[in-house]
Amino acid sequence: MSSKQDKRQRFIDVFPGIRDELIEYLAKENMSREAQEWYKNNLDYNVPGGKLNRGISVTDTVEILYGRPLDDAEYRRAAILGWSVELLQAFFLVSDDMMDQSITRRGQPCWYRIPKVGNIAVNDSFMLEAAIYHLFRGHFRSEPYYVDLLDLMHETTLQTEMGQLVDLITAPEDSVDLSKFSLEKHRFIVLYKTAFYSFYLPVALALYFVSPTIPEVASPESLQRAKDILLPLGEYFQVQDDYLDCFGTPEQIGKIGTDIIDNKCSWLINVALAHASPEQRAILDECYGRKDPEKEARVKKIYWDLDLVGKYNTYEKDSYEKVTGLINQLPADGSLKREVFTSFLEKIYKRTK
Ligand code: GPP
Ligand code: MG
Ligand code: MG
Ligand code: MG
Repeated sequence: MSSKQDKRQRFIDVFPGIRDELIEYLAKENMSREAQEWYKNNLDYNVPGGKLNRGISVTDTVEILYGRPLDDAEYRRAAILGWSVELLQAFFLVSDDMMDQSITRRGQPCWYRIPKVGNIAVNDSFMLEAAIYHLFRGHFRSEPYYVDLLDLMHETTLQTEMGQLVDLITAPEDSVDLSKFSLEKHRFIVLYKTAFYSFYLPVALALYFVSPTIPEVASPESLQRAKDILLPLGEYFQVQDDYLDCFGTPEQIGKIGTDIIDNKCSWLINVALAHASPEQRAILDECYGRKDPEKEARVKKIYWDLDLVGKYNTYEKDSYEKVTGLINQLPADGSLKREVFTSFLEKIYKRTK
């Protein structure tokens, strides 16, 4: 088995070809050099710089299901599906950073904050999304599962946008009302805004990819079984994201947390509300969701005083055990191998970035 580093490099090595194929299409349609250059910069700046867990999970899953390493041609095709998840993610992040008024992403300024970019970032995000369907058409159009890929991608996009909508309207800029938050609402938001696209999507794409060889693995029952494990895993992942927004360092996570100032229905504020004394609650009511770094610091102080770090560590351990329990319920000799899920779980357990 190749090392994590080798795996990452093999995946990254596919990207320039994908990017050039997209630029080539613009050239063929007589787009100016300037426009081609713009799209290239958009792709280079926003697509490959992350952890790539989602994309690499597609190729990992295909390998696990086949039970053998992929040759270069197979790998490249599977990696196109992996990069399609990274393109979707780039589309979401470029626009999410505008909506959340974030400052940095992956250790560099958010794309919309580059002076010459600004609101053009809206169109740039659309072009990252459109790239997915251009690639699907170019590489998978004649496959029997083509329509399944399209349907899955479209449905997952809608689910994510539904989650983003609830995330945004639960966090109005001008009226803070912490009584509107709850862990139940949080659960709904994270399921939709993160779990479907980050966890179910990469595995489901891989299941369709192998379906001509292993048809039973992409049956409705098998897809449902995968979903039943991957959604709780995605929920856990977004709780980590909420935790790191406050307790991770910008150097580690590559972004500056905005959840307190943005009035977000984060896991942390919900747990804090459940344990706060009346005095602490009054401070949270006064300081949460205000564009004032001193008030943000007072909220963080309460998070420390309530030992949210300890509560998070307990949550993390419980989630790990819960997901492991779900994985162990899978039939040990079925086509949907347990390793698909354990390999995903190990990628994120106790992550600090
Ligand atoms: C994570 O939210 C969710 C997304 C990035 C999906 C956005 C969906 C759209 C339809 C735009 P987050 O704001 O907590 O992420 P981060 O902390 O990385 O900014
Ligand atoms: Mg957001
Ligand atoms: Mg955000
Ligand atoms: Mg976040």
